[in-house]
Amino acid sequence: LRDRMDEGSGETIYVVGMGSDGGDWGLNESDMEASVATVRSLCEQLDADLIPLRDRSEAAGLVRDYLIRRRVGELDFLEVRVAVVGNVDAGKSTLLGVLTHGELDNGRGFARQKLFRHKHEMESGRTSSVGNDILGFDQEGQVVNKPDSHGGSLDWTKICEKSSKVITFIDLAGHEKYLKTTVFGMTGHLPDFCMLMVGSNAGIVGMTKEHLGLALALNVPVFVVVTKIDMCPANILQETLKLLQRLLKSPGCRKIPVLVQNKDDVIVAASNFSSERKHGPDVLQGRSACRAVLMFIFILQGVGTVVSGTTLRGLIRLNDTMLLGPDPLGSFIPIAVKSIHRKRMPVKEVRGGQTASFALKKIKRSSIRKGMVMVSPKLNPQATWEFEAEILVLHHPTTISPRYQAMVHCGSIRQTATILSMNRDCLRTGDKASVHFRFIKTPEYLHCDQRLVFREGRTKAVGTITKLLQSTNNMPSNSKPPQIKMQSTKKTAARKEDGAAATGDEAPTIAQPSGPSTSQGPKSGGGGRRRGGQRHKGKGQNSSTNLAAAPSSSATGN
Ligand SMILES: Nc1nc2c(ncn2[C@@H]2O[C@H](COP(=O)(O)OP(=O)(O)OP(=O)(O)O)[C@@H](O)[C@H]2O)c(=O)[nH]1
Ligand SMILES: [Mg+2]
Repeated sequence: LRDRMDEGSGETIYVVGMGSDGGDWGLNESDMEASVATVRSLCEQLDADLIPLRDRSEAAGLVRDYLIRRRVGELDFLEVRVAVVGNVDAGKSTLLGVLTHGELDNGRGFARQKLFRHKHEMESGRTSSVGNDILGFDQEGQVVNKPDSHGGSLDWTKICEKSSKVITFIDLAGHEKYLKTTVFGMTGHLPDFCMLMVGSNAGIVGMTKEHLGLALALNVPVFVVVTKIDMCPANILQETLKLLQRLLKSPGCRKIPVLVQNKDDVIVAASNFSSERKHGPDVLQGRSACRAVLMFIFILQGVGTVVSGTTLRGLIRLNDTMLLGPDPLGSFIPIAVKSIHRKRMPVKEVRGGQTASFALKKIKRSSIRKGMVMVSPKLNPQATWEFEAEILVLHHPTTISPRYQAMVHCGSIRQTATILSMNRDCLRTGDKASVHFRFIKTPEYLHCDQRLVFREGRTKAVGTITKLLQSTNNMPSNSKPPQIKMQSTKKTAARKEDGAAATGDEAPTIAQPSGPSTSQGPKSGGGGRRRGGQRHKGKGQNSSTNLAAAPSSSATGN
């Protein structure tokens, strides 16, 4: 049982009354009671909760399904991240609004309002950034979130205090023009699962296949939700379901679709659906592991510099010294962790698989950019300019040859890279090759076996990093004087960071406990100005501050 819980990141579905001897399923009442008592005492020994899921009768009697979930401590909870994708207007924000706020939608965009973070989103009804909302479950498996009569936003602290498991939904944009942000949401936020939404009326249109392809390429398990069945004629719904099944069975996907329509289906599907991404035993045995890798960093003013990200492995504690980098010269600087917030709550430590915000001591905003990592000094991290990857071209109108440039998305990294060489003359749609890439602006922290997406406009390739290469050339390939670039991109960069990256997750409460997130725009502008000021004051600081500022601005403003 312990192994099974480890495998399922602290959870497993346990069936009582299932015949292991090949006989009929089911137990009579007294046997059932005795078996359940045994399971219950096992759970006590393992410090786990036993949550009944369903009863059914089989040939030889009763069968019961239980969810067994490890207790991770008063103030702790299991964490699962679900990225929500699908074409524009599929109803993503609406479903999340309903799930997390407990109030039904009116069909005209009522429920989604609570998720919007920008004025223009309110006006257009379109999600343009990466949104976060949480759904908590208590020890009995009941939803913790309560409808709020005042229409205010969720009280994350309250939800997390009562929960033994929290699902974070990452609400992404369906419109094609926000695709870059959506890809970032799917790579940088490290979702455990992907929820693909399809409007039954509209069918499989627009970005649906694009998002599905990305999720598959990134190895994130996908489940599909068909919405708006209340307003869809039966024949069109059937047509959509048929097309969907055909798509999932197609050679590109190779999945066996299971239709989930009631609670029984949910339990069957859940027992067969797991994510390798769910961070295994490490999540629970953090103390023994000393390696801590953090990805996806963004910047906020207020209490100094705050970065947010997901701990991949190990344990990060308050006042730990970590290495942050790489900077444009490829080095990592030591930093101290001043405070840690998890789901807007102060905590003393975070472990592998958990998302958190960290306030850092004595670090300038300008020396941080998205894509950097925070790692334990024991890892002795190295920055990489060039790497080799096995890639598969999913789509390209003509042929790709050396010197071609496109955006590489890899974890929280988002940077243009050039193809230096490859083991074929050119690449067309459907081709596979081993390709040698080089980042154009700064070196990054990579490791082998990481999945990446290489895209530009409609061109898309996916792949896996196979080799990190040493490079003697440590200059960006488009090195213009840094000052000029800094001025021209400063403002847009600051704004973009807020729009695309500063998600509604933990950070806003740290920076400004009550302020709405939209007010960060001008503040960041202030940060930009201050950065300018630092340039004069901080002469002694060394020139890398300037260098750091320039490429980071353009990296995000790009
Ligand atoms: N009748 C009905 N309307 C729905 C349903 N789900 C969503 N809607 C409506 O559909 C509209 C679009 O929903 P959104 O939640 O904004 O769609 P979205 O997928 O978040 O769109 P983007 O963020 O732009 O990608 C809203 O007006 C909702 O009220 C549903 O199940 N039934
Ligand atoms: Mg939306």
